[in-house]
Amino acid sequence: MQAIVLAAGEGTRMRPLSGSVPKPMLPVAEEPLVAHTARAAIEAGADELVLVVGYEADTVREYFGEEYAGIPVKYAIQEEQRGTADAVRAARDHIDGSFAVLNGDNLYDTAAVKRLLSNDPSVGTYRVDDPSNYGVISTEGDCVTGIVEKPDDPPTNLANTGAYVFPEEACDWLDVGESERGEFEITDVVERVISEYDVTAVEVKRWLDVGRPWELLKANEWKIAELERDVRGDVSEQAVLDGAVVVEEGATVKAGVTIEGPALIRSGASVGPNAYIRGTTLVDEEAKVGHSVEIKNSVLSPGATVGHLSYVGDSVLGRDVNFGAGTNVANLRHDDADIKFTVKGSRVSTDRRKFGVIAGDKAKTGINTSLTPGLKLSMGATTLPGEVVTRDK
Ligand code: TTP
Repeated sequence: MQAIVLAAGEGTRMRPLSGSVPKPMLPVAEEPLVAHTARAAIEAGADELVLVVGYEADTVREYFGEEYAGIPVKYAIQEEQRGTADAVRAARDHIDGSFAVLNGDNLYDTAAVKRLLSNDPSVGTYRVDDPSNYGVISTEGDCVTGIVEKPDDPPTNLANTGAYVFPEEACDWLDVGESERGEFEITDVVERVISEYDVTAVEVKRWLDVGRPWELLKANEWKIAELERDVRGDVSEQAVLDGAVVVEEGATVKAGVTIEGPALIRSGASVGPNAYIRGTTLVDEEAKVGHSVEIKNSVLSPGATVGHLSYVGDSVLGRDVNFGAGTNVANLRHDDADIKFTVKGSRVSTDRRKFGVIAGDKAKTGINTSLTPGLKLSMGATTLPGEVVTRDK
């Protein structure tokens, strides 16, 4: 079966991290986000991948090429993001037979995708405490009976996960009308399929919609924790690697370093001497962690550098970010309240007690900068030596 993976979006809520890298290509453990979705589909039995691309399409194409994990890859271009039904419509000419559709910015457990593909047609659901912010699926037994967007009075607590298997006939039903928010929504296609077919509700046991920066952190927490210990790089005899630590070939871990797994140190990265890495941490390609630096539960994108005597916790550093010596990230409030972050101009809760900073590509801090929890440094932002930063820059 073909898997159509929707990856045309920029990810405006993911700014500043999506400033130069489209959201589907942001790092999650050893691969970009969308590659995990693609792999779940392939491991579940998909035999062809159709990637719907648009924003920064070339970055996605370059990564996947014409073949990925042993199956052919095709591309459909969606020039303008006009909705999920419109995205599938862009892929229509490639479709041959029943087809799966997955959101390219969602992580799914592979077993669920397997069940989805073997129950044609089907919709993936995920049990949530408060479904009012999701598309909500109604069921009778295993059969889907309805789908409603963000209802005030949700009929069930089954959220729509954006994972479907449709019959080929659904290709004729993709020309849906425009919704109230001005998009062509796949939920309208789902409604039509429900009315014509018995559609199985498949419960997804683990699911993550990666829309905002702390969800990228969560995605890394999920995928890094699945790695098994594998040490191939140049590791000093005086370093301690504890648990599921992966050090790729071409990475360097110097004397006096302690790494508590799960952690992933990628090729070309350098850690230490005397650094401490813990939590679920990704030190991506060519990133540098200096002398006596502590990194906890964070993502350092390719080329990011954290200078000596610094602390970085629960944070994401974009590409080529440079934290000057003595930069300290605070990741916990005195009142223990959940930390807020500004998404598209509104303050929203991250639902995390521990959350540090999100630094856009090439942001630089002066020495001894202090950063308060939930801060955003935009791409290329700078701070002065000794600056105490309490507002987004
Ligand atoms: P969204 O999360 O709604 O959009 P986005 O990824 O661009 O993020 P933001 O809202 O922060 O700007 O999209 C869900 C998935 O569907 C995601 O994988 C992108 C994809 N998509 C398309 O491919 N084309 C579209 O027109 C839309 C609306 C989404």
